[in-house]
Amino acid sequence: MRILILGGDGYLGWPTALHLSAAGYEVGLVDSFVRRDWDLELGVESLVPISPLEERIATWHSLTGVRLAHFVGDLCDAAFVHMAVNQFDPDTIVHYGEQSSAPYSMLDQQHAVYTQANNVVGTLNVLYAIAGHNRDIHLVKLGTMGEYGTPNIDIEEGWLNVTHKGRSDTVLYPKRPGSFYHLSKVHDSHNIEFACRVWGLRATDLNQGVVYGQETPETILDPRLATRFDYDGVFGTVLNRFVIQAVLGHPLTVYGSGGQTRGIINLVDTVQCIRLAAEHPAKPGEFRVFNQFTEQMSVNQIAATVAEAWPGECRVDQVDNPRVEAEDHYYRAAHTGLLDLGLVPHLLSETLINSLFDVAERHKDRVVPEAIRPTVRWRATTSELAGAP
Ligand code: NAD
Ligand code: USQ
Repeated sequence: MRILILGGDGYLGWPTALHLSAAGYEVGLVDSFVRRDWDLELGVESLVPISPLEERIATWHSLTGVRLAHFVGDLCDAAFVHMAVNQFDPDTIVHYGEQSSAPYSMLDQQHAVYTQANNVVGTLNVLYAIAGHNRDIHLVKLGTMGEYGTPNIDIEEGWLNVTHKGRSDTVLYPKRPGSFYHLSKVHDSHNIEFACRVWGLRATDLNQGVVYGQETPETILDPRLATRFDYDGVFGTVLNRFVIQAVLGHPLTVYGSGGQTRGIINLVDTVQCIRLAAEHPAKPGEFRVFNQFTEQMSVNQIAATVAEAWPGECRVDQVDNPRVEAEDHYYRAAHTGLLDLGLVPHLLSETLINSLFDVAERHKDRVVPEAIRPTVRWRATTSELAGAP
């Protein structure tokens, strides 16, 4: 199988590329390196140093003899996307190549517009490239659990059976997301479902929970294969942030009362899920949805788990919630699709948190302390950046 990974230089795309290459698939990468530009804009860097893509690829080649193909360009450039798809001729496209941060999308009008344009236009270009080149290509698209929001009923995997005034139908699950970023993923889901219906494309939309972790069996083979690890208030995600905060002796920043519950997933399971989805493609015309997480926890539970695992003192603070989100809510989300395909989950354990503490300890001198505090406020239409130059 030939697999093209869009966003292959990112936190998840790079370890996925290595995992699929190690599994024997022919892998190509597409990226514009725009994520590295956002680091410059924000005045922060990945906690773990990351090598340029060329060096990553050369290192993997020297270790395995396998050279990953790569295409440098912007998914919003239609001609570039058509060229990459035609030239690589994939069986599967894994699409990670979007602006991935909710706070970044809520910074101000310009960042909201950028996020939605980048994500929605990029995905439309990918759909047209597949439809134009080979409609049999399986699109595996990264969506997010945040598309659903926190409804007061069980969350299903993408579709909902509804009986209304005596008539029944199966409809796309109603979405009520909590940021312009999460909304961009909802728009993508609708566009992909439509393309499956009109052009007979086959797609798997993976509504993924919050990912944590930094190492996979492939990335630890050489420091030049490391993937990024973000801790700042804009791109850092909750568990990764709490780990580095514990190591720095910074109070863990629980937003609000901390009852927000989210699906979470270990990085090693993310790459496993992508492989399973690729190995078991959706049928022609099918818009298939899986909820990609392995356990659900409240922010308070995540903070308590990190604080208990940390051998030193660790304070947990409830800070003013910069977001607008329910802090006390019902949450029960189905997630059996990937388990049925053979996913064997690696749940959050003390061993894993300890290895993450080690990663954070090794690089803690690179932290920009001002970047830890959350500065993007949902209620404002413009927020200041903490560490920006
Ligand atoms: P990331 O920002 O590290 O990676 C995204 C990559 O896509 C970057 O390398 C970036 O340069 C590239 N990219 C963005 N826009 C592009 C464009 N127009 N053209 C070419 N390349 C472009 O993010 P990540 O954490 O690896 O997330 C990958 C995907 O998974 C995203 O779609 C994100 O929304 C989704 N996701 C992430 C998480 C998580 O916790 N990290 C959870 C659920 C879903
Ligand atoms: N939170 C805290 N303290 C922090 C950071 C976050 O309490 O220091 C809380 C937030 O308020 C939120 C929850 O933790 O309730 C998750 O926040 P997050 O920043 O870890 O995750 P989120 O903004 O939802 O986005 C991340 C990824 C995104 C992905 C999403 C999956 O950046 O790409 O889509 O997780 S999900 O949350 O399921 O939508």
